[in-house]
This record gives sequence, C-alpha cells and structure tokens, in this order.
Amino acid sequence: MKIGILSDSHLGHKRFYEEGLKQLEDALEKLGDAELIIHAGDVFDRATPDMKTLLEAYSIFRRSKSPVLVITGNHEKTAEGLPDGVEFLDKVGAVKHIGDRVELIESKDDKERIAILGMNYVNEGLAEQRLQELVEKHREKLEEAETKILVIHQTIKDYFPGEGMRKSFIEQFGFDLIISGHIHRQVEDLPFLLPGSTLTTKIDEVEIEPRAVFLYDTRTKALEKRVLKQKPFFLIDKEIRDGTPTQVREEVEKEYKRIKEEHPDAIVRIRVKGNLKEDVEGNIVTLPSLKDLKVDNFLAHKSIEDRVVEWKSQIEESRSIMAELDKELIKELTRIAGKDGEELYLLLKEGQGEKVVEKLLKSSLSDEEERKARAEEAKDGKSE
Ligand SMILES: [Mn+2]
Repeated sequence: MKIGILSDSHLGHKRFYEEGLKQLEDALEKLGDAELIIHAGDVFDRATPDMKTLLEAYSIFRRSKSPVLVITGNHEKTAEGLPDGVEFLDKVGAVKHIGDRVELIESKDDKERIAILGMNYVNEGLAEQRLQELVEKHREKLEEAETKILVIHQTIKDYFPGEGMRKSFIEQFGFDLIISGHIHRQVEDLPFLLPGSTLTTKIDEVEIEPRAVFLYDTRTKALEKRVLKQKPFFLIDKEIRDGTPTQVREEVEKEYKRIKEEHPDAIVRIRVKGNLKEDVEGNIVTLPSLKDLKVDNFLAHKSIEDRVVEWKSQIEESRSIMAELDKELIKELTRIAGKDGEELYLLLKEGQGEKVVEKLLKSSLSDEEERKARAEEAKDGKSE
C-alpha cells in the first residue's frame, strides 16, 4: 500500500497563517496517489483553534482524496476532558483520530493487512512507558497484520538531543515503519521517518530547509520525498564593525532590498551582529519594520530602546526556557500525585486550582488510609 506521510502543519500559526493553509493543501494534493495519509500531530498550532482556522482546516481535509489518519501533538494538548481541534475534525468526519488505538486497514488492490498504532503526545518522561502499555493492550490486533506502523509525536533522543525516547527502545517492538512528528527537521532513517513540518514556523537553520511530505510503499519499502511549494526564506547574519545607527539601518535595508529584487515573495530574517562606535552608545538604532522582514539586534552597544526591543523578542523566544520550567513543575506534580502530573499542570494553566487541590488530596490518601476507608465501606455495606 502507498501511504502518504506528513506532520506538524500548525494551522492557525500567528505569523505564517496563510502559508500554513496553503502548504497543507499542497501537501495533501501532492499525496493524491496515496491510498491512505498519516498526519503525525500538531495539525493545529493551538489546542483550541479559533472558528476560522477550524473551518479552513475542515474544508482542506475534506478535499483530500484519501482518508487522513491523525494523532494529537504537544500543541493539541488540553486539560483532561476538554476537546481539541483534532477531535472536532474527527467528529465532523474530516479526519480519523487514531491516537492511543490501532486502526486495521486492508489494501484495495492486494488485500495487504496493515495495522497502524497511533500514540498521542505525552510528556517525554512518560513516553516509553506509554508505548509499552499500548503495544501490550493492542498486541492481538497488531499481530493480525502483515505490516505494522507506529505513529508518535515525541522526541527521539538519537536524532535530537535532550529528553526523549530511545531509538533502541522503540525498535524492540518490530514495527515496519515508525513515524514521528514534533521535530521539524526531516530524518530519513528507515524504519524511522521524521517527515518534519509542512510549515516553516520560525526562520532558523532547521526550518529554512524546504518543507516536504513523503510517500512510502509498504511492499517495496521505497520512500519518496516530495518538496512543497513555499515562499523562499533567507537567514542572513550581518556583521557590523564600529558602525553608526544610520549605517546599521542602511545596511539592513540594502540587504533586504537586494533579496527582494531577486525574490519578491521572500521572507527574510537578518541577525545584526558586531558593535557600534563607542561614542554613539545611547543613540537609537531604529531598524526597519517591514512585513516580510524580521531583524534581530545582537550588537554589543545598545540604547535603552534597542534593549526593550531585544527584551521583547527574548520574551517571545523564551518559550523554550519556559518549557524547561514547565517540565520541572510537571515532574514535581508527578512526584506528588504519583502519576502523570501533566494533567494537573494543564489544569493549573487553565486556572483550575481547586480541581488540582481536590485531585492531589485524593491521591495523597496513604495506602493505609485507603485500606481503612475500604474496610469501613465494606462494613457499612454488610450492615445494610
Ligand atoms: Mn510541532
């Protein structure tokens, strides 16, 4: 069976909203010859997308010639019981949500039986355990199939440093193909396949690489990469030595104009590095503010105004640091609750403190107390 593979479409992305829609549309079109399409999570940029984004997503997925199977990514994670965008798409029949379950499919032409196990994103520290549980729970169904595919949205340590799953751990289960979203870089290392994102969500070294989708043939194990149509991205480092504010501004504008002349639809990020002349410290470097341009000021001497701009962009980009702090909090909650603390964390984020207190109090009943309570209940039951 020919299977189309894509991930991380991030619909509803604030800066690249239109690109997100267009590139998903292009992705599904480019996979028109697939019998089945798998999306490995982060369909949306937010867990609860606005109505416009939901409707756009609905109409794009409805136009797909092949059924689309989806899992949820970290961007779709909501507090316990709250619906997300993927659930909506599943309910209205635009996609099929296969998170934490197995989908069995028979190929039209040669009756090949394929089992696809989807695992929704979980806190990295719990991912291996969750996979083990899911494989055990669905063992029978998995064994029925000739071809077994796993779809996850996690970090695989061997491809990306930091906390995550081990390749060797996943390998033990014998899947013929392992697809993971989350990491926006493409990795072709069969049976592992990281399709990368269909959208450039930030202009950095990884994501200025052309975005793509993949077609995989389960019989021949051939993998084909299909590059998406997108605006050209440019990431430029501009070095300034003993410059003046005017000079910096002019150099940035010159660079931007040069690129735009050759590529009118280019999206440009310029990182200004180096230093200003000592005597102009305190002068204001006003960097041009243009639609398709993002300038980062990494100059050594900066005015208050420059610093405020820099702080603003630092705050915007501090999400990774926040994520680290969040991870610590989740760990602490996991320790106290004795189970997945992420649910509690999400409740806290939504301002539902009382619920967290309630849940923690419940779980802090010691085994002894619980036994006593049970014994009491049993006694009561008998006396009635
Ligand atoms: Mn993502």
